[in-house]
Amino acid sequence: MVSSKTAPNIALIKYWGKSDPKTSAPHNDSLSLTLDLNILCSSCTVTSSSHDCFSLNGMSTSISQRLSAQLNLCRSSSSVQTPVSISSTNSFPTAAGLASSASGYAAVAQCLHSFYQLSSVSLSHLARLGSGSACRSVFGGLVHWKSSPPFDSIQILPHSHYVLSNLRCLILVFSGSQKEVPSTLGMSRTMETSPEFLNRKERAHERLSRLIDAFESHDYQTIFDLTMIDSDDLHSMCHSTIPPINYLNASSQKLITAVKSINESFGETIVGYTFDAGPNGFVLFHQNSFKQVISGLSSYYPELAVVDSLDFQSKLNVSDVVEGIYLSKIGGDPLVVHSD
Ligand code: 2P0
Repeated sequence: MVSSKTAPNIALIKYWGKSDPKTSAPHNDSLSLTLDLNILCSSCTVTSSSHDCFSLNGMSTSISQRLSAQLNLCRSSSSVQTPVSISSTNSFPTAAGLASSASGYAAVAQCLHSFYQLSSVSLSHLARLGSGSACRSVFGGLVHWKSSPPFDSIQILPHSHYVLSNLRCLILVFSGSQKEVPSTLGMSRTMETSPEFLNRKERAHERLSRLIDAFESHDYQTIFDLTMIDSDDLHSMCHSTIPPINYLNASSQKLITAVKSINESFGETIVGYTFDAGPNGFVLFHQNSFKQVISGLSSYYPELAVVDSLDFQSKLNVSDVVEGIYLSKIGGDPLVVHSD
């Protein structure tokens, strides 16, 4: 039996578009931070079985094409051919815009990679067959997913590095319901119809290299600025897609206004926002700015009064507007446990 625990990751430079839809080879490089699995975690257990079966959050579910692709790669690359029972659970709402597919498929990949004793297939490749962004959750810290063959992810900095251990990510869940346009469909529509997609690769690569430099020189202002610019780029590409895709809602827009007004009042960028394919906000700041950031955001979201210290972890069902709040550190590598 093999078990693993894996956390979602939040992209600072976004993956949006595939050069190969079958294997989720990405159109552009992306850069992410893995979150803390003590706060947000997908757990997976794989055991041998008489036939392949899968359960998600305790409910028996059919084996998706993506999971099937992962299993096929395992068996074609291993002498072990045993069927498996795969059980996956999330410690947070599934499909609520909190990257549960990234952490979920990364946890499955960790277990299968170990169960089938794969040596010729990278963990990153196996995770990517489940969901593109899952390949960034197979490492902790700051992770770079490359768009050139073999399309693997690599860790740039471990979570214990000074520049990452000072960072905090506040997550505001504005809607826990499933998104109207799934990412896979959204990105293919953007590739086909958005004029802004034309130079996306160049924009992303230029920003990514500046962002890595900013991490290496502990330049938090530039880290937050570039993160917001790339989030705005993603949502602008989505708006210019035909028909337009709007992942952000009024609460997300208010968060953008709040973050801008905090930075204006301090005369420097002490906080940054980023949004994925959904309305939920991810807010990054240095732990020393905790009081200023929470107090600034509280004038827009009084619900944030519950975030009373850096030890705050999470609260669900906070109000009609804020369905959940999480405060996460940057997390380390996934955990894998073997037992007989
Ligand atoms: C990202 N997103 O870089 C971007 C930003 C959403 C917005 O990766 O089709 O679920 O499974 O490869 O990984 C979400 O896309 O898409 C995503 P598939 P995935 O995090």
